[in-house]
Order: sequence, then structure tokens, then C-alpha cells
Amino acid sequence: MPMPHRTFAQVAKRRLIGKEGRERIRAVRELLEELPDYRNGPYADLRKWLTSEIEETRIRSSAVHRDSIAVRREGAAQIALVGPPNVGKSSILQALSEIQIKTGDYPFTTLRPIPALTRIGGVLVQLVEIPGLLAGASDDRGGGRALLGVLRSADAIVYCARPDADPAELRAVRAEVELAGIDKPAFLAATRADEAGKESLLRLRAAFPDLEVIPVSVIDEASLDAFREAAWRLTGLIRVRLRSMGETNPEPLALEPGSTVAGVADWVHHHLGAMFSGARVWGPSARFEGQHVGRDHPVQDGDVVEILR
Ligand SMILES: Nc1nc2c(ncn2[C@@H]2O[C@H](COP(=O)(O)OP(=O)(O)OP(=O)(O)O)[C@@H](O)[C@H]2O)c(=O)[nH]1
Ligand SMILES: [Mg+2]
Repeated sequence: MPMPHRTFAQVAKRRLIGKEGRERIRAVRELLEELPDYRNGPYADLRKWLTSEIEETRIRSSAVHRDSIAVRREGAAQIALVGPPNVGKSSILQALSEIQIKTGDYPFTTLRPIPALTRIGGVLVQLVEIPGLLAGASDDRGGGRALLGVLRSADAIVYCARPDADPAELRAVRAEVELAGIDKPAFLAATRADEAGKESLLRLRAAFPDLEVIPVSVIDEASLDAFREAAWRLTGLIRVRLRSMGETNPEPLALEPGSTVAGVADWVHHHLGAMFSGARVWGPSARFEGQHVGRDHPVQDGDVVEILR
């Protein structure tokens, strides 16, 4: 029996992550060979998608990238890191992902948006460093309009500021974001926290009372974990792990907020979504471990779900 098409789509996306050019085209071809050869239905749609991927990859590779700042979305959500220069945005990206990226003790080390994938509780999330937004960015100063365009397509924003710095720096950045009419879920990372005293942290909180403040230092693992979890909360997504025959799959699904058990079943297999009889649930949404629930039971972040046929 072939793999359920949703699983295939998930496997396919995972295998294409981080691949570009010839390498991506080769991976797409391999996937096409593994795909069941149906003429209609979800597998045919997958075939169409993969075929168009080849063409799009070709177009992307032949384009001159020098002036392009577009960022291709990858992962379950895209979160932009925004703040004044030299606050440690690139360093956070580096600490949370596998990428090698230029950091430096001077402003404007980063000149174009840089994406990096990080894993949060088993789900890949894309972080994008937006380089220095200058005052006047919304009038296109310093190529600001294109940078704001990247920000506009993100799902959420992490503002970054050093507690010791003048809050006016971040205020100027936020003013540009606001002028551009961009309003997203956000928190404030108090960066380079190991260099900052308690008082300056209090001052930062007082300067931005509308933002949750998370102190972050790249040399403090616990603070990086707190950053990850706060970033996850910004996405609003729900992580659910599937259990079948007594085994829990360690890789969670990322579902939209408000999802129900029926949504989980549908994700597993479209036909299953229509015919399953109920589910058992362990975790935050269960009144007790292994509770039997109906199809309309809302799931919560951290649940384990076993679909009963
Ligand atoms: N002590 C300490 N230094 C840090 C930390 N994070 C970054 N730095 C230092 O701060 C400087 C700036 O870091 P970057 O990561 O390049 O900052 P950025 O915000 O990406 O800067 P631009 O791209 O130039 O705007 C570097 O010298 C880093 O080594 C931290 O958590 N603690
Ligand atoms: Mg940088």
C-alpha cells in the first residue's frame, strides 16, 4: 500500500528543505519516481506540484541573486528578528541553527535578510534576520521598503535590543514597522543579556511595557530554550504527536490553532478523517491520561493522540 499522500507530502517537503539548484532538482526527480502513478486525486496533485518545483527551481537558479532579497519560506512558520544593528541578531540565528553566518562587533555586518531553520520541540521553524532598518525605511531609505516587505510576509516578529542601549534605537525601528502598517504577534529579546545588569533589564521592560521581554544570551543554553519556546508561542501553532499501536511518533505535527481530533485524523489520511470513530488523548487537553474523546475534541499544544478506527 502506498504511503498516505499527506505523509508523502511531508516527507517530500522535508527532503527538499535547504536544497537549491541541481541538488533540489535531483531530489524532486527521485520523489517523482517514488510517487504512485495515479491520474487523479491527491497523488496527481502532488505530481503537479513536484513538476512545477523543477521549473521554479530552474527559474530561481538562473535569476541573478545579487539584488534580490526575497526569502523562501520553509518550515511550519516564519519569524523575523528585527532590531538595531549590532545587538546580536546573527549570533542568535547561529546559536539556534546549523548555519555559519557572519557576526561582528560592528554595525551592519548583515546586509540582506538571512534565513535559518531551527527546531522547536521537533518542528522546524524559520527565523529570518532582518538587517538594520533605518529611520526612514518606510520611505525606502537604505532599501527599507524591500526589507519591510520581507517582514510583512513573516508570521511573527522578535524585536531585539540590548538592555544597556538607548531604548530610542529600538523605538525608531518599531516606528518604521508601524508606519509600514505591519502589526504581528511579537516579543522583545533582551540580547547579550550576560553583559547587562539587572537594572538595565528593568529599564528595558519599563520602556516597552507592551512587549513580553525574554533575556537571551548566546552563552546561556537555558535562555536560548526560553527564546525558542517564546518564539513557538508567537506562531500560535499546536504540536501534536501521533500514537499508534502503543508507540508515539517523536516527530510532532504542527496544526493551526483551534484544531480538533477530526483535524488530526484528516491530516493522517483524508479518508480516515471522514470515518474514524474517536480517539484517545494524553497530555494537556486530556482530563486524564488516555481519555476517550469524540471527533470535535479540541487538541492542545503537547497532546498525544491515538486515532481509533
Ligand atoms: N557577550 C555577548 N556577546 C554577544 C552576544 N550575542 C552577540 N554578541 C556579540 O555582539 C556582536 C554583534 O553580534 P551580531 O550577531 O553580529 O549582531 P547583529 O545584530 O547581527 O549585527 P548586524 O548584523 O551588524 O546588525 C558580536 O561581536 C557578537 O560576538 C551575547 O549573547 N553575549
Ligand atoms: Mg547580523
